Amino acid sequence: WWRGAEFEMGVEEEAGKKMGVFDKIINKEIPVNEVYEDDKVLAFRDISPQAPTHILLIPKIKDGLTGLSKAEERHCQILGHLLYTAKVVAKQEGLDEGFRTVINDGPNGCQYVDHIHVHLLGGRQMNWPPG
Ligand code: D5M
Repeated sequence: WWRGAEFEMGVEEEAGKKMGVFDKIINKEIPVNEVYEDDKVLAFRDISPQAPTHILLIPKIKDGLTGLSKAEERHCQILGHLLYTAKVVAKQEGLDEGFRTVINDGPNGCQYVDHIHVHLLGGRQMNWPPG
């Protein structure tokens, strides 16, 4: 199914669909401070950090997953992989006292980039409730 998704994305691009900022990051057209990469996920430091450690994890193939509210059952594997990778990166970053993961969705959730991403925040005491 993964190859199928790749093929579909190629077709969309040929049809002239606008590339978003995270697509450009995946294509290495915009440089980022990468901290982790595998065949499905890329993790890099947020340009506007809200904590001493602030990393974004994104799927390399969007497959319609602009936000969590657009998730379909076929996305379960990548969603699980994103969260698991957040844990791997948290350990890599030495966030042994804890961390926070956030997925913003839509205007009320303060989502600005239409390509699902997990925020990984740590290195300071978080507050609850969040703002
Ligand atoms: O979060 C979108 C996040 O994406 C926000 O914290 C800034 C970050 N961002 C945007 N452009 C870049 C680049 N070029 N490098 C690194 N980080 C970036 P949202 O949940 O949509 O509000």
